[in-house]
Amino acid sequence: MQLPRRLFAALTFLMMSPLVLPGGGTAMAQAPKPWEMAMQPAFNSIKERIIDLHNMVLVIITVITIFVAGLLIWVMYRYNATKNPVPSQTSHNTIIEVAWTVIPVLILVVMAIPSFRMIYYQDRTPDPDLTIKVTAHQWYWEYTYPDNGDISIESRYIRDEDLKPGQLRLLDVDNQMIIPVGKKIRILTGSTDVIHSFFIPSLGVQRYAIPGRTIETWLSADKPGVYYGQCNQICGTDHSRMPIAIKAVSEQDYKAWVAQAKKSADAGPATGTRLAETQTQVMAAARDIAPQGVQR
Ligand SMILES: [Cu+2]
Repeated sequence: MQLPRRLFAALTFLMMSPLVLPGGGTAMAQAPKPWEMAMQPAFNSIKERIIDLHNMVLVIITVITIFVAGLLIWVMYRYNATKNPVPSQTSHNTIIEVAWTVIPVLILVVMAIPSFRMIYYQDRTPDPDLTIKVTAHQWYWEYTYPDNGDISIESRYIRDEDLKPGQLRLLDVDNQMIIPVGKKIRILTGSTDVIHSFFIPSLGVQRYAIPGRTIETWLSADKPGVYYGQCNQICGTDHSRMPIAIKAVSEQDYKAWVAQAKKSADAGPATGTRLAETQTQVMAAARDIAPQGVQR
């Protein structure tokens, strides 16, 4: 009785998910989806390479697992106490010992070559179109654009009660990181307190954000849309409340956004969105303290 009911619930959920998630609408959004079995689809060359590497390693480990399991089953069947009452006294076999050392080494080399290639591919981009500094804080992200007059935006999660229809819980943010579509973006991560991690699955990016260090990587988005990620390094109480939302827009829209952001930055730090953010923070802090009666 349980199984058909569960299956039915799963199917209903799958059918409804395009209505709940923005991925089914006009705006493209890359977020985790219910019952997703594989990795999120790729939206740049980094993620395509990650998926290829994953598929290659998956084939190798599957073959090894089947081979070892087959050997175990055969030994249990052929050499059990009933079938083989007098066990062999053999303790060394040079050929087998050399083989079971050399073959794993070769397998590791076959896996290491594309892995190292992948690491170096992600490590640097020789000719970035834009640099964005990503600073992690407990518990929000700050994005600085040194190529665009050092504009700086703070990005926070949206509380359940403030979610608008279509917004994703613990994934949507007040201020998204805006990037031009198709461009190479150099990312420099850092942190002001503890170790965080900047992780956007569909763009194949994961970099620690470590206090006192700057770590480089790069990303690009092949299509306009919103790409969701999260801090995936346990960083304290609100670790689950520091999502990442990157919006890839056309070159013109990007320029318009930069002009707008510069204008609001010129208006002073205590006005406009910044004032609203400060108020939200104060209210959020008050709400957090109230139920427990304990100050964090
Ligand atoms: Cu974090």
